[in-house]
Amino acid sequence: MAIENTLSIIKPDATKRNLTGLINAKLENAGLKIIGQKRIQLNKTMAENFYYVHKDKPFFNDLVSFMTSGPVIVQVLRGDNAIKINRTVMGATDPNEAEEGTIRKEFAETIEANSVHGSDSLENAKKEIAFFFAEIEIINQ
Ligand code: IDP
Ligand code: MG
Repeated sequence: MAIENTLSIIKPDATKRNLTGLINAKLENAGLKIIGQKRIQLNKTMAENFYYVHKDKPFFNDLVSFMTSGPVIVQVLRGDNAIKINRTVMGATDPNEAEEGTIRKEFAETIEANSVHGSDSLENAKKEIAFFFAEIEIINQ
């Protein structure tokens, strides 16, 4: 295993319900360290660019509307095997399929408003972190 950085987003459904602290506790309890974090408002162009891989999906326009419907917290998480560990603590995309104890099982409202995003590969983690963070904002410890 290797120490990795991954991008996490606490989505508008969760910031709206003031769940940042509870979600951060789940991340930290899973062994992930929050080494970068900021609360921002995405605009349409940013959300479209971030989710470009999904541009042909039927849910793309709704997803962009949802992601711009309120503030998000963008975060860099660091730890051994961080990408996989974060995906595990997040739970399945659809909260109805998410395991007990996962963030999405506990907090997600729907398959769309599912409280968190997490990078799914090392390559995407690097791209997604660079999308939101300057190098000076990330302290690797
Ligand atoms: P992931 O977030 O678990 O990696 P992806 O398939 O990459 O899931 O989808 C990105 C986001 O798009 C999801 O987190 C969710 O917000 C939304 N989404 C995915 N599938 C659907 C769907 O079938 N209906 C509505 N929204 C969806
Ligand atoms: Mg994904």
